[in-house]
Amino acid sequence: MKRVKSGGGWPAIQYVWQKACQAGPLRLYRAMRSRNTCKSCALGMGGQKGGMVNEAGQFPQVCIKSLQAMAGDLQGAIPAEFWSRHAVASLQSQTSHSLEHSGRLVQPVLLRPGATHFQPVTWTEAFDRIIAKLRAIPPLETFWYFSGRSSNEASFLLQLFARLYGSNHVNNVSYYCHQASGAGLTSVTGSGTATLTLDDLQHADVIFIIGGNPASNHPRLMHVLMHTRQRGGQVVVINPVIETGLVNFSAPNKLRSLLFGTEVASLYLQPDIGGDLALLTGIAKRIDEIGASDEAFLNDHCNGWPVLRAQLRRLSWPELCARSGVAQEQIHRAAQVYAAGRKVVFAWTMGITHHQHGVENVQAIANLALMRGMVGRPHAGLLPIRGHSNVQGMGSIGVTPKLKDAIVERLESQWGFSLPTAPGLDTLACLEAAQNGRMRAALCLGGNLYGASPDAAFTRDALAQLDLLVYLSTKLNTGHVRGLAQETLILPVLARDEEPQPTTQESMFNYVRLSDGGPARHTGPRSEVQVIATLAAGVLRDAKQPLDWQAMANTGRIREAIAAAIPGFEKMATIDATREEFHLEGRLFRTPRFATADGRAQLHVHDLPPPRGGEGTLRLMTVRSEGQFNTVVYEEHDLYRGVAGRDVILLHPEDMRKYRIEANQRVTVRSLTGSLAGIRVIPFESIKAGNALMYYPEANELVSRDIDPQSHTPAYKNVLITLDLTL
Ligand SMILES: Nc1nc2c(c(=O)[nH]1)N[C@H]1C(S)=C(S)[C@@H](COP(=O)(O)OP(=O)(O)OC[C@H]3O[C@@H](n4cnc5c(=O)[nH]c(N)nc54)[C@H](O)[C@@H]3O)O[C@H]1N2
Ligand SMILES: Nc1nc2c(c(=O)[nH]1)N[C@H]1C(S)=C(S)[C@@H](COP(=O)(O)OP(=O)(O)OC[C@H]3O[C@@H](n4cnc5c(=O)[nH]c(N)nc54)[C@H](O)[C@@H]3O)O[C@H]1N2
Ligand SMILES: [Mo]
Repeated sequence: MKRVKSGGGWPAIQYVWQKACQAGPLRLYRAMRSRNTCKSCALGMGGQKGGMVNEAGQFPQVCIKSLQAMAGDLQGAIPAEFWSRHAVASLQSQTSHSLEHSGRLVQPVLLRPGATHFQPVTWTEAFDRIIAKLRAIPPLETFWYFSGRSSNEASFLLQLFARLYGSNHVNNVSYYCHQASGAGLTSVTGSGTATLTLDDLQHADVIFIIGGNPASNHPRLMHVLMHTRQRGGQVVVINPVIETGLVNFSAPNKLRSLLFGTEVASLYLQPDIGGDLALLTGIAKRIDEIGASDEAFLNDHCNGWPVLRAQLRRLSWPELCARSGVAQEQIHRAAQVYAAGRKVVFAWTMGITHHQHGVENVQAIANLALMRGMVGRPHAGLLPIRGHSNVQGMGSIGVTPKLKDAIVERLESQWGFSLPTAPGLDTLACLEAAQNGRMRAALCLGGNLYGASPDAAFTRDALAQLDLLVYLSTKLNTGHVRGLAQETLILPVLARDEEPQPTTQESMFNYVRLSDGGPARHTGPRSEVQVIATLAAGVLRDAKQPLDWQAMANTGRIREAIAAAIPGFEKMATIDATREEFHLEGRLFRTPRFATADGRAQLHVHDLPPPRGGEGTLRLMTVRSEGQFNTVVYEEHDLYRGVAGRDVILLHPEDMRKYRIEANQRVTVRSLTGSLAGIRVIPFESIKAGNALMYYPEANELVSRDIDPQSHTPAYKNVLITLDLTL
């Protein structure tokens, strides 16, 4: 497949047209303009400012990913006969693409033990089965997984239900995503989220984009990057892959850019996979060498500078270059660009967090930013580029195994609840407990736990040990048919723009937005809060801690509870009346006064991770293609990398020569965890030699359960593999 030379541009325009034709142009436009938060990434669009409007009030903000998500929800219903026509075994061999395009889930369906087919059941039967099961088993043998797509209200209600029932095994997808950012940032500033707003980002003069592919995954960020360049600013990219859209992007709404493209990166550094810690430390060393550090800031507002400085001076250039895979001259250039910047933002994504040293990576980014006083002032700061549209909100309102002390205190003192004290487990630990027979039931609020988890064979086995697995979902995915328990139930729910009541979401800029909801598109699916409230009322019907669960199905009531229980969310109490969206207090640092005990930021010193791999091995990253949203694959080809099909591995031609592999040859890819046979080798000049690329979620057969000890995040981006050519 031919590779495009630029991101965006005509193919994007063509794609918009195609989606518009599929869903009906007017219908799609109306849906996109409704006052609901965008369902795609966490960059933040929609809400009370209106659809296709960003947080800074700018319109029109068109993103083909949001159209993709919307067109998926505008699909027709899965017909009742679908379930008798397709045995589970045949659904298991369907692709993610064909499951997604089966249509909207509109009836609860049940797969009984030993059955060959899912069977539609009534809502009453579905509720009765779940309630009876949950009442019969010990609460500590249940876990509750939340994808980052649902509202603050549904998430708050479900975590409260789980805890009053007796389980702290409550976790959101962040353990597979940005947990390292939360943990890393908290250890530096005392707050686990971005330190700046969209407006700050739009005024930066240097932006670092580390370990992310925003052209595919956060397309609206591309406009900010292009404007930065047009204003004379600089964009520094750190990525083992030269991503097309980060080199050149065509803004479809600017004629000149559409015709000729706009240069994005002013400097592109290509480390080895996992080489960031050494690279970032190298840039910091150079900043010190050229005397570009802000000594007054470091002394007045940070702890740990003398120790860090000593470490930077001790580390040798040959070691830093060898460990990072980047030449000294390139590291010097990056430091030069940074030293010349006045308003510098450091942004990062999964290339930084999906490592066994993910938290250390984030701390090293923060060290670098603090060295020149770039945190605690306007138009500069630290920006984890989040994934799901409400993944950050879920963390804020308590979807974590351990609730913050202040939240526990408020829930116990104001409502008289007594919350469980047995520690909750993270996502992977819940699956491991399931495999060991220590979990009996699980409930997933959205997402695809099977597809998202590392070590797919293990995950299948772990889920199969459960007596009951319940999914609340909008559309069918691979997890529903491959991640099966003894008994599996899928409950169809409404998307946020079909909710009968308003809901809220939080963007990656700590901005809480209000979605109006809208008319239901199908009869059958129910609102998430209604389903949760019904389950809670049934399971806890004779609990000692009475709560009128049916009344809690009112999202306004839930918002009042959130306002009272979660510090920083006080304005939620009046948002229904004021319709005023707001930035959360205590997160944005405009002065160098941080949320730590002594108000100072903490610098961290790290040992460089030992080099991974050796002769005959390659480091493998598992990433998204241009045409997918996580485990949902919309297109089988990857436009920006010029790849057709997903059963592929991308290798540098140098490695192909070394291992004597021809283009398009089929090989078996092996790791210590698993193997995938019949994988086609694609020559890919843009990846740094010694590193390889495959697509997630298919590659999860190979990803080990090795985690970052600090954030418990799997190393999805650094899997050691060998290639077997014998087939
Ligand atoms: N269209 C679309 N949008 C999405 C998503 C989607 O699937 N599709 N997913 C959403 C979610 S939940 C998330 S978390 C984000 C994900 O957004 P990204 O993090 O951009 O997604 P990935 O494809 O995982 O890609 C990571 C990038 O990291 C680079 N990388 C890999 N290993 C390393 C490394 O060791 N160091 C460095 N510096 N870079 C490395 C890869 O080359 C790739 O460019 O996007 C969100 N938005
Ligand atoms: N190897 C590898 N593995 C990875 C990653 C990687 O880069 N490499 N990335 C990781 C990351 S960053 C993430 S975030 C996870 C993603 O993990 P998940 O969030 O678990 O997976 P998704 O594919 O986003 O979930 C898609 C499903 O969500 C449901 N859904 C959509 N909208 C709604 C809604 O409004 N309500 C409800 N109830 N359901 C809805 C639909 O049924 C859809 O099929 O995967 C992780 N796994
Ligand atoms: Mo994510």
